[in-house]
Amino acid sequence: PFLENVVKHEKFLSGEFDTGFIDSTPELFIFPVRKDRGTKLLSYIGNVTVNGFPGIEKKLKPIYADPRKPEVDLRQPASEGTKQILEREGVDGLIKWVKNQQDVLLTDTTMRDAHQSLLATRVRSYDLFDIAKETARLQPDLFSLEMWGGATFDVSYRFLKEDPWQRLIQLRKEIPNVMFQMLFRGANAVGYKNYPDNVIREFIRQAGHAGIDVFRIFDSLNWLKGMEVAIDEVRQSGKVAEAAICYTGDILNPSRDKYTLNYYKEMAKALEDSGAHILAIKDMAGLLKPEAAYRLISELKETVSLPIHLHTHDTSGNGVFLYAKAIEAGADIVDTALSSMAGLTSQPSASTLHYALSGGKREVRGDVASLEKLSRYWEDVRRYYHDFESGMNSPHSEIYVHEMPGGQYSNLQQQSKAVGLGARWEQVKDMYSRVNLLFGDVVKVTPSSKVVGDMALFMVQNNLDEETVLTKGEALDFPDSVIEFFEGYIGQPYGGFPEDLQKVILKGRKPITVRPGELLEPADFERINEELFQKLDRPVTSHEMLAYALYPKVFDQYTATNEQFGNVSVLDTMTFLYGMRLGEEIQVEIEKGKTLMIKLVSIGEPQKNGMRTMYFELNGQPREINIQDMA
Ligand code: 3PY
Ligand code: ZN
Repeated sequence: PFLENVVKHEKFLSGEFDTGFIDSTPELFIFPVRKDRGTKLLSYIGNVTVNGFPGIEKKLKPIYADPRKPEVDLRQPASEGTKQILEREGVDGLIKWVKNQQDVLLTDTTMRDAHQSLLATRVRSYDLFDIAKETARLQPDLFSLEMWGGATFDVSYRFLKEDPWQRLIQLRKEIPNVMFQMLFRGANAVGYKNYPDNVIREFIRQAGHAGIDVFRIFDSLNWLKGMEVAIDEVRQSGKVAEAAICYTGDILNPSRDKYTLNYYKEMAKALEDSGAHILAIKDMAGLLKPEAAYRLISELKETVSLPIHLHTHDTSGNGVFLYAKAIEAGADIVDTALSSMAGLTSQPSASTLHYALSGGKREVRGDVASLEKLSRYWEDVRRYYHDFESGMNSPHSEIYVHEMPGGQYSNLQQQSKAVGLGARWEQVKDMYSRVNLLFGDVVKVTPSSKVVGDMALFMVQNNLDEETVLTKGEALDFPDSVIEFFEGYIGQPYGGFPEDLQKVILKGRKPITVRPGELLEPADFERINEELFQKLDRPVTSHEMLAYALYPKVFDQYTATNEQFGNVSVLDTMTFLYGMRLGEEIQVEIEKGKTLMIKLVSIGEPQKNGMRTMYFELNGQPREINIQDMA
């Protein structure tokens, strides 16, 4: 390979080299590793063609025309936006700027919560990169783009087999003008349980370096102690700490007297005292009703001097109405999605809100025609992910009863199908609200919502009711997440745990009442590094180390898939999900300027041992790949 590197080098080809050439050209010593990316990708394509993609029904690949992309002159740089304000004036200057706006500002959630809530978080980086440059040029007036965090982090590794850090880094490169926002689950980071403080701090530092500007920090039980470390680290990193109150219950319903207006005001004050730059109201299920929104925001404006950022889900269909009321009461920023990715369990539509407020005292900052252009792209891309849609296609005002977060709806539905309860989905939803009451009416948002969901699935699956759980619970093996919750490992719920149930579930184990982070051993990054080095047989990046610290098993599976199939994120989404049709030809750009032409020629019959031979052409050359048929 050395000789090959030399003779292919441009200086060699042009004849302009001298004896110092080899010394001054270290890239000659970088030899290509022969891992045959082509063969690995063919194995992936063969596999998904024959066996289908996990979690969705196997079917013949649908063929769509390319998505409609807005015509934008990409040679022109994107206009300056909030990212430049932050860089030039710092966090305080940015906050001052927000407060000085007459119009309401938008955070666009299309790249995170919208697809987490509509499409089980399955939108791939491929489709985000494809519209990134246009997004920068068409939406420079946004407050921020929410494009990372929440479930997108683990789903990337777990199901999409791609690196979420790469998503962040690449998007940052292509969208240099708008602040990037992520959802951060406080002491649970982007996971489902509490982590040691040093993991929380290191994650925030790395995410900040890689491009996140605004961290929306919440605790799944509204427990302040679960948020303080994260708020402190974000402030130390010079980023924007947006501390969130999760909204549950109904402040205007006198019979729901656990989470009152006063409860929210006190929490807001405490968050301001803890150093938050912005106060978020995180209405994760869409329970905040319009009149309640008016009341809540008006009172919070009197209580704190922070800008207020409101988040909701449009499940009931009341989203735009409640935003209008909240904006009238003084909300500074609201979360919306592009219209083709809006509505239902997602955020309200940005352009709809635009039209709703036009001509009023406070309008939406930004250009509505641009929103429509980008929305067309997403309308086309959304079809790729059709098999992950929840099937909800009209407003569900039942949300006010079952209180399930928008981001959980389609995910829990997938989970129900996976354990054979697809046909009993109505029962699962009903059980979800019963479990909430059994647990003492808790705030439900990841991971507390997952605990409620796991318990609901467990009870439906085993035909249990509340009475049986309480009286015969000693003999039941409760889901791990439920046990951890009652042990206090995701924090303390407001008003405490119901003690009788806690006893039944813990079976003699003692719960903790302090912050889990005070008890957890700090992660030993050096040891993790060494362990990963042994496994991967190459230097380990700090991003890989963090992913491994958060979910070792998921990361192991991810690297194993990578080893087997190579980097599958380069495949277009339809090929990634459905493989190829007979006779179909595709092009795959495996790196800049390096494209593979792949044609599926034929598929052999299965042998006795279940193996099939797939006949491809790779760049015109015949290639045979053997695939295990799982059917
Ligand atoms: C998440 O934590 O992923 C959420 O979207 C909570 O609403
Ligand atoms: Zn949400």
